[in-house]
Amino acid sequence: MTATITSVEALLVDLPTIRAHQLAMATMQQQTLVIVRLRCSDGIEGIGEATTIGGLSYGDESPEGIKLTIDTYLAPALAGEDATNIHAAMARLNKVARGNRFAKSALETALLDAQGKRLGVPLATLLGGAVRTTLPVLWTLASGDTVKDIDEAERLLAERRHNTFKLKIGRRSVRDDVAHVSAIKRALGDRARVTVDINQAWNEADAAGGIAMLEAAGIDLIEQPTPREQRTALARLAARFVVPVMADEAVCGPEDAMELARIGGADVLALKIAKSGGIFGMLRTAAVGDAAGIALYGGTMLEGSVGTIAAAHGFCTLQQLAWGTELFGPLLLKDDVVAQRPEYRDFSLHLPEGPGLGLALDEDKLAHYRRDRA
Ligand code: MUC
Ligand code: MG
Repeated sequence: MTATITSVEALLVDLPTIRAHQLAMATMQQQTLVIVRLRCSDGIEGIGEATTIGGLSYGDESPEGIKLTIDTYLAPALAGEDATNIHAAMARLNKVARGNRFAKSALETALLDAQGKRLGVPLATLLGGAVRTTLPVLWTLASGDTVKDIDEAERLLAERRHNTFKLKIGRRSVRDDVAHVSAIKRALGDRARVTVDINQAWNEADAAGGIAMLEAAGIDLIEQPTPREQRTALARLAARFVVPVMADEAVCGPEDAMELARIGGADVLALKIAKSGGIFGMLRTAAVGDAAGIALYGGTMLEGSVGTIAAAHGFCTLQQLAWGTELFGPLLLKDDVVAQRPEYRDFSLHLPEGPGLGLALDEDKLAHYRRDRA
């Protein structure tokens, strides 16, 4: 079976969110997706997505920069290449561009989607097969208001949509954040797990004091309390407390996972396809964590349906995924650019069954939300 890559298009898509989403480094009022369309000589099109949070405030690739990188460097490098050999295509991209993992992840997804459609199999099957077809999904409470957050959690528990809630903190003083988190945990009690993500906002001393109070309040997991470069601080915190400490920004690829494993830097690794440069990079990262006995968690960059379902296919192939996932991105968006949005029920995301990602773009919605619409 032969097919070459004929064109690659990267589109900026601005979508409204259901409410403001407050994180330590940014407040999101909308979300921008970079949607990739990769067309092949056999008429098959693969789609992919690269999405980040708050422009450049979360990572070092912005939506506009991702589009520029794809248009100027990565798309020309793929033109005329074999569309059926994903490893060879990715090796070519790694030769023409260092880093730029988010952009590469979107292209790898599009290649895998196209190949799945070509062979008539779901993306997870291409990866060796799914060991589960549903993934537990938590919800992030980040309205910025304690009472609103409790109401939101109660509603989602009653709907059986989520029973684990992650709170984004690190914006206010440690004392105020702990009061906010403790009030939510008290209101929900044993009916829900509560985790926190500090997004690197604390120094080690703040973290030591903050985590002690959060542990006493019954919080289940502490995500990336300190700056990503300060791995030994993370290791000291992981050793000091019983409540597990999770690395997110500190772990991108397998090399990071190896170093964290070596120094005891994390009890849990947050895996994300974007920061690992694609699904295969995420799987390599997971393999290192698994070999080191570190628990795994399926993270998100708050992607829309395309990026979320791409990650879901990857996470469904992992033997160990002890902390479930946070693949709720599509639920934070008022609207999306796919014909059928992913299915969430019974506290889980259900993997679509069609070939490739199992998704189709909605051309009218895409035309409506693309930034360069006429
Ligand atoms: C992050 O840092 O984990 C995931 C959920 C959420 O609300 O923000 C993200 C990013
Ligand atoms: Mg995080």
